[in-house]
Amino acid sequence: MFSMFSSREKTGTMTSGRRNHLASLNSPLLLFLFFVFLHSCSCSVLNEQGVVGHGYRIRSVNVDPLGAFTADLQLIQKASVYGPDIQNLILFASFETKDRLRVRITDADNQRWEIPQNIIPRPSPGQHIFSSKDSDLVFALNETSPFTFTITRRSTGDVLFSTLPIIVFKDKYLEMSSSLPATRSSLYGLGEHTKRKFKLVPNDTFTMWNADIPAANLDQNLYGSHPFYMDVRSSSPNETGPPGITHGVLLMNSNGMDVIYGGSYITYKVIGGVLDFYFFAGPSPLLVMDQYTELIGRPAPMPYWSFGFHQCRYGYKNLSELEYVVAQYGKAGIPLEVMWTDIDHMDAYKDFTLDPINFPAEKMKKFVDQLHNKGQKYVVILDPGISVNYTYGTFLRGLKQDIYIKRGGANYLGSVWPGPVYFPDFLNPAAGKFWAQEISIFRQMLPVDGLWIDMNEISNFITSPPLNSLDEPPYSINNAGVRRPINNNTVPASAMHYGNVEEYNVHNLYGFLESRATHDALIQATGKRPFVLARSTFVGSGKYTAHWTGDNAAKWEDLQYSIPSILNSGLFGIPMVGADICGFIGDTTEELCRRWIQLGAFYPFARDHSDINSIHQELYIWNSVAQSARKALGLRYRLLPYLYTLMYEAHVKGAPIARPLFFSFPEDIMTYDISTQFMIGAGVMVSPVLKPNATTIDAYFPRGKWFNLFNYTQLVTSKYGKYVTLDAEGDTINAHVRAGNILVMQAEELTTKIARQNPFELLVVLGEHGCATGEVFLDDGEEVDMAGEKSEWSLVRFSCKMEEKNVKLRSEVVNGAYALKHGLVIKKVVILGLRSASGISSVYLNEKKVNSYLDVSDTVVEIRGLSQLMSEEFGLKLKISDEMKAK
Ligand code: MIG
Repeated sequence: MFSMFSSREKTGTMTSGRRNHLASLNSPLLLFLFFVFLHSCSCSVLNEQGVVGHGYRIRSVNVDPLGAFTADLQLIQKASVYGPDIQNLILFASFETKDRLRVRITDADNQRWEIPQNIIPRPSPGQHIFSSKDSDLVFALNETSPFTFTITRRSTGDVLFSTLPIIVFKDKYLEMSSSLPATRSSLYGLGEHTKRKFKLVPNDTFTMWNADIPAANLDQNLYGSHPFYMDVRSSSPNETGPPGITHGVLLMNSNGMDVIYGGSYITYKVIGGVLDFYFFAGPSPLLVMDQYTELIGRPAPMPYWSFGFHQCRYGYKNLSELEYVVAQYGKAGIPLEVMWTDIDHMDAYKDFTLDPINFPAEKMKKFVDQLHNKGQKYVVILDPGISVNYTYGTFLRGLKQDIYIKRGGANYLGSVWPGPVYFPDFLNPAAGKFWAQEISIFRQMLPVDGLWIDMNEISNFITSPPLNSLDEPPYSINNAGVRRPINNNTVPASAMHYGNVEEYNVHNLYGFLESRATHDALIQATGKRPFVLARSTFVGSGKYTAHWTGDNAAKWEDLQYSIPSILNSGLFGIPMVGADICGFIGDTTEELCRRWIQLGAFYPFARDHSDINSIHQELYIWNSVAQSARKALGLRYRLLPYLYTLMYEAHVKGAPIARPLFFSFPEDIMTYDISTQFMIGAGVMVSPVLKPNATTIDAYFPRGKWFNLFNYTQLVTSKYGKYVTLDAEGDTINAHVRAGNILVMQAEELTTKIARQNPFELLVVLGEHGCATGEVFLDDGEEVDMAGEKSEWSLVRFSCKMEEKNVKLRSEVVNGAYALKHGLVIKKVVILGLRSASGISSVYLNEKKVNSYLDVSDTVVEIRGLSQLMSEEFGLKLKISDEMKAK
C-alpha cells in the first residue's frame, strides 16, 4: 500500500533540512529520558506486568510533498493483559493549519469508534494539509523499536511531546506516554475535576468519565470530560529563551480514560476509540485558546442579560416564595436579573410541567410576565429522564417518535426524580425535534428565557446489571476514585443509541448533545440568542452552553476551589462559568456568604444557588452580605460593557473571560502557581478573601501599576512582580485595574436592561509612556449571532498616548452601525495615572475646548458633561502644565 516508501523517508521530520539531525538526536535523547523516567517514577506507565518495549515497529512511511506522514505500523511485542493486541496500525500526521498538528493512530484494518463529524465537525485526516515548513512545530517519526514520535518547537528547539517506546493498542485499551521536562513544564487542564490548585500537581490521575459526583469531592472525575491540557514552559531547554512559551495538547477521544501526570511524563490509558492527538503551537496561552477553539468550536455568545445576577435555590416551595424573593431583592437594592426554579416547580418531577397546586400555570405566567415587564428573566431546570407515565403527553410523544435510548432491543428503563424514566437519545435527530417541540409547547404555557439542563452525565439512581463485555471492560478506569464500575449510577455502557452506537463510546457526549439540542430548540422557539446552562460537558460544549461547576459545599475550601474550577472551564472553551455562590451543600454562614459574593460577583456567570437541605442564603438575608452584594455587584454592573466585550473576544478568539494571571504575564513564572487570584480579561485582577476572620490578604501583583477599582486612588506599583498585603476588612473587595488599559463602563442599575441605557464612561489608566488601549463591543445583546454578517453591532477601539506634554485619547470605529442607530454617547472620561492631575491646563475634545473637567485627586482627572457619539471617531487632548508629566 505504501509503495512510496524509501529509505530516505524512513525516519524523518516534517522539514527536510533538519531531518537527519533530529533523527540522530532523538533516539539517544529518548532513551535517556526513558531511563530517567524508569528510575524516577512509580512507573504507572508500565502495566502491572511491567512490559518494557511493548509496541509497534514502522513497516513503511510515506511523506507527501507538504510534509504529511503516513506510516504503517506492525505489532512487535504483545502485552498480556486487557485483551488481544491489534496487529496493524496506521499513523497519519499532518498540519491542518500553520499552528495545528494532528497525529492520529488507529487500526489499519478495521474501523473503530471516533467522534463523528456531525458532533464535532473537523477536517478528516488528510483533508486539509498545510505545509509543515511554515509551522513552528516539527514532527519527527523515530524508527526506534518500538517506534516513537517527537514534536519539537522549531524556534526554541524545545521538545514538547516525545512518546515513550510503549504503545498499547487493543480493542478496549490504548496506552501512550510522553516524557515531559519536569522542571520546566507547568500543566493545566485535564478536567473536569475539583483541585486545590489550578496548576496540575505531579503524581495525580485525571479520570474522565462523566458522572454525577458532587464537585465538593476533590480529585475525582466529575460531570464533564476534557482531555486537553496547556503546557507553559518556564524556559527553553538551554535556558536562553523567554519563559512562558505555551502549547496545547488535545486527545480527541470520547471514551473513558485515566490520564496520569507524573511530572516527568504523562500517560494516557484509554478504554476505546483511537489515539487522535492535536497539538496547538501557541506560542502564547491566548493563541493556544484561539487555535483550540478554532478546532472544537468557538464559545457561544451569551445574551447580555445573562451577565446580570441570578438567584436560584433547590426547594422554593411555591409561587409566593418566588415573589417574596424577587421583592426582597428589590427592597434591599441588590440587583436581581434572573429568578430560577429547580425541579420544585414541576408536577411530580415531570419535565415541562407545572405543579398545579404550588406553581399553577396561569399565575406562573403572570409572574413571568411581571418579571419581563421589570426587565427581569426567568429560567427553569430540565432533567433528561422522561417519566414513564401513560397519561403524560411528553412521554407519549417521545414513545411515538421512538427517540429513547435502548438496551437489549427495548427502551432502557432508568430511575430519576420522577421514578421510572426513559432517556431521549440525542444522537437521534428525531430526539432533537422532539426536544424542540416539547420546549416550544412548554414556552407557550410559560415563556422562560433560558434553560438549565442538569443530570446529563447521565445521572441514574439505579445501576443495571451487566449484559455484555461493554459493561465490564478489562481495564477499570479510576471512576469515583475507587475504580468503581463504569455502569454505576448511569446508563449502562451496553445501551444502544441511534445508528447502532454503543453508550460505551458516547457516554461522555450526552451532555454535549443535550446542550446542542437545547440551544437549537431555544433559537427555534424564541428567535433570540439562547441561554443554556449545562452540568455535563465535553470538548466543544462551549459552542452551545454555559456551565456551572456543580454541587460544591458551603465551605471555605470550596470557595477557594471555585477559582481553579472556573479557570479550567475557560481553558476548555466554556468561558461562561460560575460556581454556586455561597455554596450549595450544607449551611453557609454570614461571613462565608459575604466573602463568596465578593468573589462570585466576578465569576463570568454569577448565580447564588443552594440545596433543599440547606438554610436560605439569598443575598438580602444578612445585612453585611447585602452590603457587600450591593458593592460587588455594583462594580460588576458598572463593568458590564467590559464583560460583554470579553464575551465577544471569547466568541471570536476563544479567550476566556476569567483568566489565570499567566495569560497576561506568561513571562512571569511566579504567576504559574497562583490559584487564589484571577484576571477578568487582560485589565482587571480580582484578589479575594478565601479564609475566615481575615482582615488582610496577601496578593501577588505582576509587573505594572495597579489601581484599586473601587476608589481609583489607592495603587500598587510593582516593578518586577511582588506580593503585597492588602486591607481586606469587612466589605473590602480587592479588584484592581492594570495601567495600560481602557475600560468602558456604565453607571450601575438594578437590571442590565436599565444599566445598558446609561451613557458610557471611559476609565483610562495610563500605562508605561502614557499608553493605554481598550475596546468595546456593542449590540442588542440578544441577536442570535454575535458580530455575524447580518447582525447589527459596533466595535470601537480606544487608545491613549502621551505626546510631548499632552495626553491624547482617540477612538477608532471599526463598526459604528449599532452605536449610530441608537445614538450611544460617551459622557465621561476618567484618567488615572497622571503623576499630578492638578496641572491640567486645558482639555480639548476634537479641538474644541471642554470646561467641565475636575481634578478629583492627585492622580485622577475626570472630564464630565461630554456628549461624544460612540459611532464617531474622536480625539481628546489634555494639555498638561509644565511642572508635571505622566509617569
Ligand atoms: O439530584 O435538581 O447539581 O444544582 O439543585 C440532585 C436538584 C439534582 C443536582 C444539581 C443541583 C440541583 C439538584 N440536582
